[in-house]
Amino acid sequence: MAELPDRPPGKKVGYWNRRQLLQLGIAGLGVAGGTIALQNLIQKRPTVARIPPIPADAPSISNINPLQIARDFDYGKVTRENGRTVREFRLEASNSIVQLNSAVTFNTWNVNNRVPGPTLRATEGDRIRVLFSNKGGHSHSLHFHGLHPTEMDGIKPIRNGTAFIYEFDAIPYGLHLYHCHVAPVTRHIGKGLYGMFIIDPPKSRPPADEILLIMAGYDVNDDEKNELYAFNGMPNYYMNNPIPIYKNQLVRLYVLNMIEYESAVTFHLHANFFDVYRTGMTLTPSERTDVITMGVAERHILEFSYGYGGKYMFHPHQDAIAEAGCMGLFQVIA
Ligand SMILES: [Cu+2]
Repeated sequence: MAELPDRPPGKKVGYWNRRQLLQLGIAGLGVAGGTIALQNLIQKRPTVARIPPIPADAPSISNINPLQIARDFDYGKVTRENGRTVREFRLEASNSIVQLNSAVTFNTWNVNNRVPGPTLRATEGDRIRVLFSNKGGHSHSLHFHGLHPTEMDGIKPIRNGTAFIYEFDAIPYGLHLYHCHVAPVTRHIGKGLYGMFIIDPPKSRPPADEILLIMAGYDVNDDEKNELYAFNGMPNYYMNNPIPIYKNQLVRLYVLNMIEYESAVTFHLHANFFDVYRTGMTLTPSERTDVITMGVAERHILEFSYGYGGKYMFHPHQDAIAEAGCMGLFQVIA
């Protein structure tokens, strides 16, 4: 077993950091006063997140339901081996035709018959075992971001009709991803062979309404440019079917940029600011902003809550990309 890496420098923190205390106006209190105030705060701290149900009329389109995908985390089949947790995932490369809008259908290459593939989730130090079977009609592979030996790096093509077992330790904690690494990788990712891979820190993050958003593009006419874009697989879905969240509820967004053919895009949230946990590899935020730039495969955890009800947009601030399908709404329930 590989040894767990050291934590990022300077990130050994308790639940409240100095900045949060300053915001709460208690950092300057005497030790006794500060302790009492902290105890009061800790007692009032919510222990569970309030998460609205998925609207009953949220449609699935070509087997893709982005409202379901947004909060769907696959923890695998859990067993114990030699005193440690093993999480086994069954992933299958396949093809499916997806109706991207009323005029455009697209032949996706995907994992488990959905785009994006399942969001795999583990805790730091678990053993990950991925039973990968390729029924996609082409050679594919699964390349995981994280720490692992070379033979588990997923750059070797797995031929159609064959299988491979990827096995490695879930290290380090953070917001990671997996994708096919067969050349041309841009095409294999652009066709839909990617997903999120979340490794939680050993001591879990505070309760929050956790939502994942993967930005991606579709090159529908093979000109090596994207004509359509989407959050979680389906262009414009969240404009017609906003993601419900509750007012004053901490939301933890897991955001990944998988848009090929563009060097970078931004992610922008309306009428709010979010705390940024870069690559999900810290327990305290590094900045607070309302727009963040992300290169291909870059991903961050963003946290916020809304103080007012209503509908609020999120989208890349490359507005042509937003207007070609990568745009959505949160419905804040007062
Ligand atoms: Cu592939």
